[in-house]
Amino acid sequence: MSQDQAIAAGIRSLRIELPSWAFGNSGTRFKVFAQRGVPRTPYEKVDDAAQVHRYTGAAPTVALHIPWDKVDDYADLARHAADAGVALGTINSNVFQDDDYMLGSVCHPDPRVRRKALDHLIECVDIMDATGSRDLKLWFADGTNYPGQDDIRDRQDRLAEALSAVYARLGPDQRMVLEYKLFEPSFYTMDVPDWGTSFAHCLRLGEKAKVVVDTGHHAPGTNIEFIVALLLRADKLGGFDFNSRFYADDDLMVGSADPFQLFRIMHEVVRAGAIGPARGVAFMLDQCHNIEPKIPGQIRSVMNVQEATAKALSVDRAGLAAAQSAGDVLGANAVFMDAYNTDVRPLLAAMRAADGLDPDPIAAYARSGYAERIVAERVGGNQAGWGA
Ligand code: PSV
Ligand code: MN
Repeated sequence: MSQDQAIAAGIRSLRIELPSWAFGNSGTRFKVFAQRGVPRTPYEKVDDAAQVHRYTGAAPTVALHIPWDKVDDYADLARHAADAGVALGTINSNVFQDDDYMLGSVCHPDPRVRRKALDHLIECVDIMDATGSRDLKLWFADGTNYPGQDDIRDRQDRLAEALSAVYARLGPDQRMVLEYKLFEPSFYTMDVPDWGTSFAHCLRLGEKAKVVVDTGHHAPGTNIEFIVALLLRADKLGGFDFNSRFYADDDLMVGSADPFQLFRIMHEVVRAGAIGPARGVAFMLDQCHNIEPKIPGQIRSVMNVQEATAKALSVDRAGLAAAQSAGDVLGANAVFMDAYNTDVRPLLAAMRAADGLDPDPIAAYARSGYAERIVAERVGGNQAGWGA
């Protein structure tokens, strides 16, 4: 196999999961701008996600967020997805948008609120049974704003108790993936602020519990690829929430703010042999397209991940290992940078053409007329939005 063929084979094995909420309106706390043609129902979100897969061939699943994507019949939604050429993926829980959760959810001081939050998480596993989803994504907005507000250790105990209850409910092929976030909405302590906290809980729970790395959830300057390498080495990386950021949790398109960082992360994934589905790493996007059109924004994001991965796959591994073991600092760095500086776009375009796809997914989507069609057809009703 030539090097180009090996890279193409690696890229073909890479599956990227799309977030249903990326197709709805979103914004900042200052303004949500409505875009014409935005979906009004989970069914329409699935239709839009299917367009991304149609032109990239790389995004076969769409993640749901409950209750934003609540429907009466999840098996019916799964059938709708299959008809559109995609499948339903990760179920994202939501214990952060109810008035009851002002002081937290599973870590709340009041057992009634903790019970309500746990019931929601268990309901999400029920939904997974209906959709055939493998992963339950847990993200807790829980935390405190002021020193002394609540007991840090008690909150960890409450968290551990809830996680154990959810873990016990998982089926044999289901997993829970625990996401961490440095700050926001809480500003003094978050109850799961970092990979170490998530890792400690997942380790105690067992092999069906894994850590999720949302690339926007670290302090500026954090070496994310180091975290990724460490988690992969311990077989505890459940997946990514990909996005990029200049400042905090900006949720911009993955690979847009710092493509070199994305390359370094994907290099560690390649190094661990974890690009394909066998190692169980879920490559999810978690983004908001506040000012750009949403479907092309998702197509561009998928292409950005493919480009970073193709560069990572083009690293001369033998040359790198030789330079590293010889202590050749500059030589090793040169091998690494050569790969990053390789233009992989022609290779990816050729791969798409060989697979019967348009070499330019953005242009193919633009030509399809879908964007004009949804603007004309989706009139009336309430547009979906982040948080609704
Ligand atoms: C929290 O900031 C987060 O990253 C979690 O994954 C949520 O479920 C998601 O954003 C919602 O956009
Ligand atoms: Mn996330």
